[in-house]
Amino acid sequence: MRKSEPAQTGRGTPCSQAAGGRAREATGAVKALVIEDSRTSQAMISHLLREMGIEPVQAENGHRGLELYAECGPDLILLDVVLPDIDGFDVARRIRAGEGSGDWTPIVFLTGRTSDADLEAGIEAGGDDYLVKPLNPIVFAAKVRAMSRIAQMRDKLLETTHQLDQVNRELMRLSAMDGLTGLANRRHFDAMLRAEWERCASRRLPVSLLMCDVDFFKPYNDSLGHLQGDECLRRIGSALQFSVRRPCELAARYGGEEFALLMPETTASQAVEIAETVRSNVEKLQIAHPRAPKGQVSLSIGVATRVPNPELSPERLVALADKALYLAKHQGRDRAVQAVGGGGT
Ligand code: GH3
Ligand code: MG
Ligand code: MG
Ligand code: MG
Repeated sequence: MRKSEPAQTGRGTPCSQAAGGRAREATGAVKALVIEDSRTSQAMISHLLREMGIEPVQAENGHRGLELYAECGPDLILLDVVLPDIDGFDVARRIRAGEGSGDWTPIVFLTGRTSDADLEAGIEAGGDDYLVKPLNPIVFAAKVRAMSRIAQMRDKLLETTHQLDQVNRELMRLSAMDGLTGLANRRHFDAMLRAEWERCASRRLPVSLLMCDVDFFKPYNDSLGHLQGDECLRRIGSALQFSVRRPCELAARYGGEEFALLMPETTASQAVEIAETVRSNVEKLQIAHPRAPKGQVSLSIGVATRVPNPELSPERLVALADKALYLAKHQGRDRAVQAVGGGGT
């Protein structure tokens, strides 16, 4: 949005020259666009603005005014009602129609007409205030100052909103992440599993899940200390992340020294192949383990694959992979075992 990008203030050729340093110093970067066909009025308004330290950008008709508005994004528009091409009300309506949400530029009408109906029509068209010609310099200066103040508050509000958005995005990211390994956390995994399960259900595609558990991790911690245990988990986490190739796949820390790899659109045989690669990648890390039979850290993996159907829940897939993991442990660890039962090849 034009207004929420403070770095861009002053972009656009006519305005970046017109709203120069003096205006910035005196009024905090107020840019005023004056759309007025009468040379006398234009000269008077420009003079009054310059006295306030604001260098005006001038347009002599409605179309030129709209062009300059788009080019330089003014903070304030002083708009004559009677113009040679389109009238001021129409200019205001077009400006309002083009504004995005949160985007708003104060428009003050300048007119010789003073009836209540004219005032009502101006506000209806999108104007914010009315100045009656011939201008009273004191009233003019007061209204310009008031409008500039509102515009600056609007800018500040947009900036704060923008910062809040960024903080929220970062919070969202952090709330989905495991602090130790940087992988997805359990919460995010559960949500992704449910979402992918639904997606694959509608397309009759298999979902594979790899449940991975570090072997003999308690003795690893006991002999080398918790900090080194943490470092070991981080390295294993990176090895798992390395296996993730498509946006729909997810490597997560399921809890403690257990990890999960969610592999949608992956058949049972593909999943077993991936599991063997993951196991072997952990082996290649060659993390010394003084109390493991093979002298280094290893991973056991349970693999389950199912095509979702109304009788199956994603929790059932987790239970199947868990059961296969239990078998991998019992069969000697450092291996991948596939869950028994069909579906999803
Ligand atoms: P198995 O081969 O059967 O899996 O045995 P194990 O020793 O790996 O399993 P067990 O469940 O007995 O021990 C898991 C250990 O993981 C115990 C716990 O202290 C450790 N652990 C869990 N979370 C963390 C962590 O965040 N950091 C560290 N350093 N250790 C952790
Ligand atoms: Mg006029
Ligand atoms: Mg465990
Ligand atoms: Mg373990």
